[in-house]
Amino acid sequence: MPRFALLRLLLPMMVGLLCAPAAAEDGYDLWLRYRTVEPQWQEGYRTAATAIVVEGESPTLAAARAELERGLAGLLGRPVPTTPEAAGDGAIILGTPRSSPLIAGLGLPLDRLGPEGYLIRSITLGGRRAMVIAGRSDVGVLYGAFRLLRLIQTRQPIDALDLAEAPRLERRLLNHWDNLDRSVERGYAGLSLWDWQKLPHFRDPRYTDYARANASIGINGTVLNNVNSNADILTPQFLEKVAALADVFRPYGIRVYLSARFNAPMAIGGLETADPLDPRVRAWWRAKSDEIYRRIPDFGGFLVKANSEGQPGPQDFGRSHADGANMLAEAVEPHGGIVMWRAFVYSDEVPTDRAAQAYDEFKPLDGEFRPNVIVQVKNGPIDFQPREPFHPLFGAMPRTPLMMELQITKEYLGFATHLVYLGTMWEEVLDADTHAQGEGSTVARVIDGSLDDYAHTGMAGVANIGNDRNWSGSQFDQANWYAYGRLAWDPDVTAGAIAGEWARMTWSNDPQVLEPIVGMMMDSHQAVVDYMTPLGLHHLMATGHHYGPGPWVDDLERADWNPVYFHRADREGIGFDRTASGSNSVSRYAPEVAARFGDAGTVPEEFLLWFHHLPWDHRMAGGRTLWDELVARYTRGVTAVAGMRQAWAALAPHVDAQRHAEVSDFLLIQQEEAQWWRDACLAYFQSLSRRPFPEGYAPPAHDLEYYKAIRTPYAPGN
Ligand code: GCW
Repeated sequence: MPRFALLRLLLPMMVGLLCAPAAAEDGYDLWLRYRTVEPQWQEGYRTAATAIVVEGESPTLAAARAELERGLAGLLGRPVPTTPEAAGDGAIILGTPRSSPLIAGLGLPLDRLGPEGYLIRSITLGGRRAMVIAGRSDVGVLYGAFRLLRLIQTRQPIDALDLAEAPRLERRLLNHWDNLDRSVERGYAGLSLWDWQKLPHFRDPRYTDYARANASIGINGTVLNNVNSNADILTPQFLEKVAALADVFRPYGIRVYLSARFNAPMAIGGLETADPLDPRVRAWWRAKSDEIYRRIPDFGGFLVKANSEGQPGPQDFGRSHADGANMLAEAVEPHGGIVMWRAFVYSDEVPTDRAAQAYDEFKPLDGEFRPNVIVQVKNGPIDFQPREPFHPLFGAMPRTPLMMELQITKEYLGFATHLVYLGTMWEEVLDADTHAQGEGSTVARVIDGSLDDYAHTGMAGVANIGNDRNWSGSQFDQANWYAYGRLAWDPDVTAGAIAGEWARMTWSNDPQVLEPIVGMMMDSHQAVVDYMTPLGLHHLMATGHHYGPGPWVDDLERADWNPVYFHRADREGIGFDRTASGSNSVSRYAPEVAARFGDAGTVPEEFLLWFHHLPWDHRMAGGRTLWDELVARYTRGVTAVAGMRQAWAALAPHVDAQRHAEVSDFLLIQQEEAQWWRDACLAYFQSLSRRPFPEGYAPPAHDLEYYKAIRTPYAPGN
């Protein structure tokens, strides 16, 4: 071999190694990766965090210690001792006034923290610098520990801290739509995490990682099973398994809740009725609740989907939603439990506009629910569409606590493969002004209870979690789990700030990487709205699985299952008239809002066709006709995805190969599907509008029949 041949062979590999980002990653670690900080940060962090001193003993404090040990060892690149003897300058001291005389003696202002808040403060103790992480409860301390780690993960200074935070909402829950056979309704991340068959004896370590991830963002409850529920979950056989999960989650401040099937007294209780006013039924639920609380003393309560989409409910027995909810509430009340009663109802018979049904059903019941009932309302009045105006119930039930239900899993947003950051969508809803009590009555203020002084507050996120290695089906869908938790903790954090935090922890603190990633995330929701349902269109998807476009579908049994019912396009125009000349569901909003939405001149353009039916040549604010604008929007959406692909491709040298490749492949799928959505919808709408494509805009690649013929059997989540 010539002298330099070997070197020549190895050199590119050596260079490659030097430039290559850290070890392969598959996304399992989520945002808790704890990779070692860059050299310029090490000295500072190491001197500010020299030892972990946990004052007190409890499973939760032990979890806080373990997380700090693990996190700091990773971030600082060396283990941090946890023995009191090791405490010198720079010790981190954790505890509550109850667990620690030392902390009790510091006279910290913990009172205003509430039961779950924390305080992190840099102090001097006996002449030495220290950092105290304190709460009124152990779980507050755990949250504080995660906060400290986040500060380091996002490269904030930690040597002069004075932070205090408490969650704004009481119940910050995930709703798993997981079935007992481990299939997940609208799940795109594999099977359910809950391996019922092996529970209670096998407690998959993954359950603990799930709890860690949730605790890190303040999620404090989980509804384990689908709202389309199976009564078997309430049998002793399953309750034993549920109790095992509750045991794993408890140290992390996470309570379990269950979806209750309303007719369980019949399905598993041997009764011939589930009438909520029947004494035997009431006794059955009381006994069932007592049994659950014997096994799980901190059981959170029940979530119920009743009289909606075929689920049983009180109306089957001539009773109201309030009768049903109150019966269950009475059963769990002695144990401190709550009932979350879903307002997502749409009647089997009444053919009125679905956008008004929940309002019409629940508004008259305001004030009739027991104090431990929360009515759970989806963000918008139809059903988790790519973009919806806020639900008119927000602000309309001052005497009934309302919690908001968001869908983290992307049923209508391209499943797992489309990169869509939902933080901006949720921010839009939370910031929306209901005008319930004058200007500034935002949805956030309704659900945080400040507007109407609710006794209970909460948010529910339909989980996007499954047993895929990366948990959420895609790397970027982890951001939606993260953003949900952060917003449930504080509905006023901005989507941009959350995206930045998540991207720093999940990808990199290098601005060269961070800025493009955050940019992609922040524009992604508008992009998907543009290529699926621009200008307030909604419910255009294919039947059943909801995968891909189906705006032409007009043959389903119920009128309001058909896309044509929602877009109402014909030769003359397009859009759903929800003003007084149409369904008038706009009248369910407060007068100021109804006036703004109800006027095609003042409604925000993004909701134009949600509320108005307009001629194809209607002039848009920007000067184009409605038809031309529609074409432009659909096209803009596809172009935006091409832009994301480019931005991502440029990051290849800076991102670990496996995750980079996965995202690249998914973006390719997204681009093809964005094009499919655009072309299919425009081919269809053009068959009605019979207008030419404006100059510079390509017509669809195929004719309408081609798109109509596309079938996607076995699409997941159905
Ligand atoms: O969005 C629809 C979904 C159903 C779901 C329902 C609901 C759990 O397509 O899969 O059922 O909403 O929220 O109850």
